[in-house]
Amino acid sequence: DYRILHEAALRDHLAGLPDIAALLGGEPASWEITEVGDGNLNLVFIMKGASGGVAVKQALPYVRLVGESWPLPLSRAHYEYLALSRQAQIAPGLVPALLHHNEALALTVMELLEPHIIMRKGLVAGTQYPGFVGDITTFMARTLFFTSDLALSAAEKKEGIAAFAGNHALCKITEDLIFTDPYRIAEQNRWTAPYLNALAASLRDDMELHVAISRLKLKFMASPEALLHGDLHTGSIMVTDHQTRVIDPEFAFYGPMGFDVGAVIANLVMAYFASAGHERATGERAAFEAWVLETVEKVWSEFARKFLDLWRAEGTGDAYPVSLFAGAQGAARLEAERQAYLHRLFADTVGFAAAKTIRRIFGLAHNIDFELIEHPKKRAVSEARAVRLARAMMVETGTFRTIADVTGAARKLRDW
Ligand code: SR1
Ligand code: MG
Repeated sequence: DYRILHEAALRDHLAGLPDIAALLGGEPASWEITEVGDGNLNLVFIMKGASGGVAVKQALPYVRLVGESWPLPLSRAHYEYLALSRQAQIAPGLVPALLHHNEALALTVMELLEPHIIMRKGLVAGTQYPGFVGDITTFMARTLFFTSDLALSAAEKKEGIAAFAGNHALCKITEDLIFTDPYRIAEQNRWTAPYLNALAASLRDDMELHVAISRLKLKFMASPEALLHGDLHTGSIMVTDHQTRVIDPEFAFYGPMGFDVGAVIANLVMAYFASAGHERATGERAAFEAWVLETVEKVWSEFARKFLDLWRAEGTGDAYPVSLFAGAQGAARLEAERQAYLHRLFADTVGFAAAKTIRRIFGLAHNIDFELIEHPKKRAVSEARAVRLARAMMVETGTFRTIADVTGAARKLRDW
């Protein structure tokens, strides 16, 4: 029964849902509908009535960015709904409230987030978000920890993996667009030509980079550590000064934790390098860039602290059975092991952050951080700095031992 619900049909559909009609208030004919989707895949509407508003998301049977020539399963709406439901339980208050889901129409009605804006837009405007670090690190620590073997029984964990296993078409987009295409000739690749032509060619010849990205791809495909958001860039986060909501988990699946953490860090680092290309008063620019790098550091350190605290307090999953770590000696050994786990997770985060950066500069889907730098030469300068850092992070991952090594290297490249 799937059909695309344009304005009138959507109004009729919502009018037939008593709770939502009551929330909107007034006559359905008076409801204001605006299509606001600026993502790559779906339709998104805001519907406002006399007493309230809702956001409505409907999956299209194809990739919106490309068109009907690229079909994409509607089932992604199901996985998004499932992920949002799970995230709402584990990280309450950090995702939009779900109001209605229609599986056949691949349509979900959610709480309207107002006055929140897409974080990426705020970053392009040079806005700082004081509540962001606290919220995003709670979201990541809780969603990753509580869906992992550190918190779950083996049976619960495997049921979780099975519930999301069908979302492979969305994983395939990531496998191709992030881990493969930017490193080869691919029809959909694009970059800021002619300035980045040589850099694009050098990526295609860089065998060490090809090994590094292939290791990351394998990790992405074959490490079901936890339920990931799967596309946790700053376009999937809505913010006010003091509130954060994570949206759009349609790429959700069980994968390596560093993929989500790396996505947040990469998108902040790109905002940092893009800042040089945007109009800002000098003092404001310096303050914004300092805040971004401080945020990168805190995202990792606060995430790691919260994740470890959860493990210490609630590590009752089937991995690391408590009975094997009895007494003071066992407790000390387990604590050392937790530190080692976080050390490995940090290395994954650094590698995935690099992959997330390179795809936005040479692949199909770019971001407005760079795209809105009008002058191509200026844009290319910011992009080249980000690529230089990303290449080092991917190929020489082990030399980045702490998050300060990442921000320190970014600072050095700021005026390169
Ligand atoms: C064809 S989809 C391109 C990108 O949009 C989404 O936001 C994901 O990042 C995906 O890779
Ligand atoms: Mg999205």
